[in-house]
Amino acid sequence: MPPRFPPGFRFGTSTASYQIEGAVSSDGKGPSIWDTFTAKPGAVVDGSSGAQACDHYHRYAEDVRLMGELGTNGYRFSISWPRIQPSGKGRPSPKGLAFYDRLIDECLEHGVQPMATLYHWDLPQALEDDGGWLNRATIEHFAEYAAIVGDRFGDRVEHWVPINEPNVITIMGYAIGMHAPGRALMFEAMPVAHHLLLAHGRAAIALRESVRGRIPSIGCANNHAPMWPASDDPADVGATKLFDGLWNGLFMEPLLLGRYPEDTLPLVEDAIQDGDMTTIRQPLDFYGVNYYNPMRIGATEDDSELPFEFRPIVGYPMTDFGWPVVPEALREWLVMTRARFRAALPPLMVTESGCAYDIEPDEHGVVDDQARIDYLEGHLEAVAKAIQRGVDVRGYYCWSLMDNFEWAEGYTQRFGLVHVDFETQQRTPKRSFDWYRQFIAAQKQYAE
Ligand code: GBH
Repeated sequence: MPPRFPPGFRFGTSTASYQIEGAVSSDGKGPSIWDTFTAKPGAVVDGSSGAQACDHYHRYAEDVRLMGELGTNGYRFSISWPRIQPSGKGRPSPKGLAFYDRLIDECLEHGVQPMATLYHWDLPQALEDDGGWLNRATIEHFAEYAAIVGDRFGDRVEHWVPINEPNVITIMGYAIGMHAPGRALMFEAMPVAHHLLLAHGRAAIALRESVRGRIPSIGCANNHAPMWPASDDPADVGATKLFDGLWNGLFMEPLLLGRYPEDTLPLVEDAIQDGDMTTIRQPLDFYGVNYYNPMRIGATEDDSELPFEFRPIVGYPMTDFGWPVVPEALREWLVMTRARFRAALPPLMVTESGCAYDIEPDEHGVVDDQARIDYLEGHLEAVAKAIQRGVDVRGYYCWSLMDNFEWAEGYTQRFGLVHVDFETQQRTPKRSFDWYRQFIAAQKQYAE
C-alpha cells in the first residue's frame, strides 16, 4: 500500500524553459546567457545546446496531454525572460507572452495547476553584457519583468517561484564557471548571492502588486544538500560547517530570518545596503526545496585555493550522474528544517526531486527504468514520513517530466518520466511514468 498523502497535496513534475523549449530565436526571443555559453567549445560535454531541446515551444500541447494522463495536478515550469523581454528591459513581446498564455490555459484544461518560475538561469545576454547578477541594476530589471508576468498570468498561476536555486547560480555560474555565464571569480562571486536574494524579494513585492483576480502564492526553489563530514576529524567537521553555511544557510536564513549566518556574513557584507535585509525577507507562502542528494565534505591542505573539497559518498546506490540515492536524508532535512525554524517556516514543497538513468526503449518500445521507480518510491515515502512526524509538506514535483537538456551535461543525463528521442522528438512514457500514474491514482482512491 502506498503511503497516504493529505488531501490537496500537489503531485507534479518540473521543467525549465531552456532545458525543454528549443526555438531559441523564434518569435523575437532574445539571446540568453545559455545560448552564448553553449556556443563555447568545451562548455557542454557533448557539444550540444538547447537550440532544439524537446521542441516544447511547438509541442507543448502534447506534453501537457501527457501530464493529464499522468494525473498530476501540478506543473512547475519556467518563463524565459528573453522571450518576454528580448534584451531584459522595455516593452514585452506579444508573441512571448502569448506562448505562456497557451501553455497555462492548456494546463488548466487538463486539471494541472501551474507553478511558474521566473528565472531558471536564462538571463538575457544584454543584461549579462552590463555585468549580469554582479550588477545591482539587474535587480530593477528583474522586478519590472516580474510585474509584467504577474499582471499577465497572475489570474491563472497558482504558485510563483522568483528564482531557481540562487546557490547553484552563484557557485556554478559565477564562482567556478561550469554554468553560464561561465565566470570563475571564486569568492569574488559572492555579491551575486546577495543580488539574487534581493531580486527574489523585489520580485515577490512586484508580484503581490501586479497579480489581479486572486492572491498569489509566492515561494522559492532553493537547492539544499545535507552536508556530511568526511570524518570526525575537527578539520573535516569545520570544513563541512563552512560549506554548509555557504551552500545552504546563506540562501535560507536571509529569506526566513532576514539575516545571513554569522560565519558567512563576511563573504557578502560589502554588497549589503540599508534596507536590503527587509526586502529579502518577504513573507513566503511556501518554502520550496530542490533535493537531490547529501554531499560529503573534507578539509583541504593549508595552501589550497579552497578550504573544503567534495569526497565520494559510498555504500548507497548511485544514479548514472554518480549522485548517491539517499531518500532518508530528504526526510531528515524536512524534519530538521521544521525543528530549526519553527514558526518562521512556511509550508514546505519539494519543488524538484529526481534522478538520471540512461535507458533507451527496448524492441517493444518499453523503457524499463526500475531504478527511477525505486527512487520515486523512496523519496515519496520519505516525504510521507516527514508529514507523519508533523512537517507541513504540500507538494512533490518530480524532476523531470521528460528527458531534456541537462546543462553542462548536454543530452547525456536523462531525468525524465518520459523518454525523448532527440532526433525524432518522439515521446515514450517510461515504466516510471506508469508507476507515478498509479501512485497518484491510488491517492485519489483514498480520497473517495
Ligand atoms: C537542478 O539543479 C536544476 O534546477 C535543474 O535545472 C537540473 O536539471 C536538475 O537539478 C538536475 O541536475 O557533488 O555529486 O553531490 C541541481 C543542482 C547541484 C544538484 C550539485 C547536485 C551536487 C552533486 N545540483 N549537486 S554531487
